Amino acid sequence: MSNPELSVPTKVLEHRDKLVSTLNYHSKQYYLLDQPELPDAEYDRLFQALKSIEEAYPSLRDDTSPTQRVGAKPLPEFESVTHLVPMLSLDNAFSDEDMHAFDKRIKERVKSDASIQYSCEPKYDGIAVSLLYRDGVLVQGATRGDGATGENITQNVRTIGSIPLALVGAGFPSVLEVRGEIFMPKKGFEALNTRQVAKGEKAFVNPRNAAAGSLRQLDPSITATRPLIMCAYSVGYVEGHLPSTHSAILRQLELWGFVISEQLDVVTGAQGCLDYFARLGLERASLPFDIDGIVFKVDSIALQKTLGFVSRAPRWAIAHKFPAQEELTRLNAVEFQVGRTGAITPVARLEPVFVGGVTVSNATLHNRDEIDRLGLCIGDTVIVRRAGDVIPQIVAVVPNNMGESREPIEFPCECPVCGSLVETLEGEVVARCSGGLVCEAQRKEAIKHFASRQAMDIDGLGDKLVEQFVDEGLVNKVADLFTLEGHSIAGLERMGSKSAENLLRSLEKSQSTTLPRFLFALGIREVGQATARNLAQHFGKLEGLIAAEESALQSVDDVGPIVAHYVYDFFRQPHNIEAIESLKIAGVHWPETEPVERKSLPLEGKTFVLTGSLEKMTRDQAKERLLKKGAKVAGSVSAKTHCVVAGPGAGSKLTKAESLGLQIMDEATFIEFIETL
Ligand code: D41
Repeated sequence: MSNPELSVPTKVLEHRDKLVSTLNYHSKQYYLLDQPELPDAEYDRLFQALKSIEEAYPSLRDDTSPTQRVGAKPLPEFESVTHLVPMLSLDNAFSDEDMHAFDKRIKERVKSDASIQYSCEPKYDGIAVSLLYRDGVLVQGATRGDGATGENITQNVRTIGSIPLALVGAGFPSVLEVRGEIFMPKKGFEALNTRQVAKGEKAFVNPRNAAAGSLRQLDPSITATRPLIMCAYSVGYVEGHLPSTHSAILRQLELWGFVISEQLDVVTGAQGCLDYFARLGLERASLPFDIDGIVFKVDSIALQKTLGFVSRAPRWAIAHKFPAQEELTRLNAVEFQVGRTGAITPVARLEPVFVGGVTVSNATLHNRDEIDRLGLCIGDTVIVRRAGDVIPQIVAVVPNNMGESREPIEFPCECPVCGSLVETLEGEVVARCSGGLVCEAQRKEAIKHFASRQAMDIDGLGDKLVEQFVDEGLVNKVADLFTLEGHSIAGLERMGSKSAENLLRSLEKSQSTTLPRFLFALGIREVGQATARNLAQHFGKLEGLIAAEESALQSVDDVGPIVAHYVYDFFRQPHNIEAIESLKIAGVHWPETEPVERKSLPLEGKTFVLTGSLEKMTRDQAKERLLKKGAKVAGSVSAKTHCVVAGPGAGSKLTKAESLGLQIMDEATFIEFIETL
């Protein structure tokens, strides 16, 4: 430690010492053990706090401070290697203003008012590496380390399929350092964790740590089993010729056999960067890998050279970060909700925290096993994660922040709503209320589901209104909806005669429905929209379906023994048959069709993707028409896609379809196509 000047207040000194020891502990967890206990955002805040203290009191800064250590220390097990050209670090931008300031600095420095072209690519959340090629042959792979020296992981990188062992084509430099990020896609990460847990080994906290752990294996045959990808993002030392823009260099690297970002693009000025940032922000959750921001780089290499760098970060590049997806907060309480099938879901009530762009105060805890797995108690400090539109999750409990006032979570033995026994069936993890439709919570959920848009589509009958109807005793079962009277609806809180009339009209309208919708609305366990449609198509008429044996049900597309059993069982329960009869008497009807053998449908086995906006119909309508003809409709484009229907505004899906050489239709062609089938 440095010799602090007398003028440093004791409080500041104490705070500094606390920060130093906390940061040292967490830096070891993160860099050496690949077992972080804190969200990155929290670590960054502690780091920034220490940096500000050192800026205010420079005498406190010495070589042992965590702020003076950038990146990781090489592990003793790995030989260290010196990069031929140091690997620089990246400055961060957190706001639009930061991005405008970045663009302005560049223009001032090059003394020109002309717009700057920026190359943009996602910031992959992985491990930065440098690969050395001599005469086109991979001779060394190294981690970034502290930027100057890293760990020699040649044997491990050689097992990664997306890294060329020898460059393909011609014209490559005789010596070439290629820099990139090695990451683990989300799907691969989940599969790996499932395997780890099955083997009794610890699950990885997130894909980045799984990637880091995989690269630090002393046995390369373990690395070989890990789903890793390397995406090239720049070059280091080069002996030979390369194109004159960053984006062209990356395209050249792709031709030599590297994977580069599919999202690579070139834009103009700060506004171009911000538009790209907003666009990728929307796509972020649906990308198959984690990204934590966008990296913008001046595209012209000549301009890059003019700009140079300051203290290990280039002036010509910046990482614009997305809002953190993980934050710390406190678990205040756990409540138990009862779902449509009686499933009891523990819900965490949290101290509100800003994460993933919104304020979160609840998180699902899934089931009892999840609470055990996390070792969760009320009062704990937890890491909350919210990615995209996904329901917030509790990822982990922060170990040394477990308060003294920890209170164990009691899972109820009785349903919190109706008091029936809670049971967990053999082989299931979910605990359920055994009350069935006696349970008011289950009844409410069944009615909400029945009324929902994809089911009977009763416009104006929202969740709140269903709860009021049940609470007031006006509706006890779904058929009661159709005998509601205007004056009793209008008498409810926040309802008037106008809204009552509207509701009656939409109830009447919903009575003409389709068999798939009706089946889905019944809420049979495991029967979603797709299964409901398959059942309807197969049997044509409800009577045939009701009478079907389990073996006959299993011959329906996508129906296995479990679903067949649920369907069979559902129609053997007198109260369900009664409910169907009352609905028919109340006026619910649908056109019956002849049973259809799926194989005879014209688009059987074909997969379509819809993208962009359509003008003559909604995407849902287009999807419905495709499904009716036997096609599958997927959300993302792959080599397995047969055709992409693209409307105006279509983005990356269309680009991908073009690069894969898939059939592409505009709306007019699609309509003609589907109508002539
Ligand atoms: O995807 C990334 N994580 C990424 C990292 C990227 N797309 N580009 C990067 N570019 C650079 C410079 C501008 C210095 C060539 C980077 C990084 N650096 C980087 N990764 C780790 C430290 C710096």
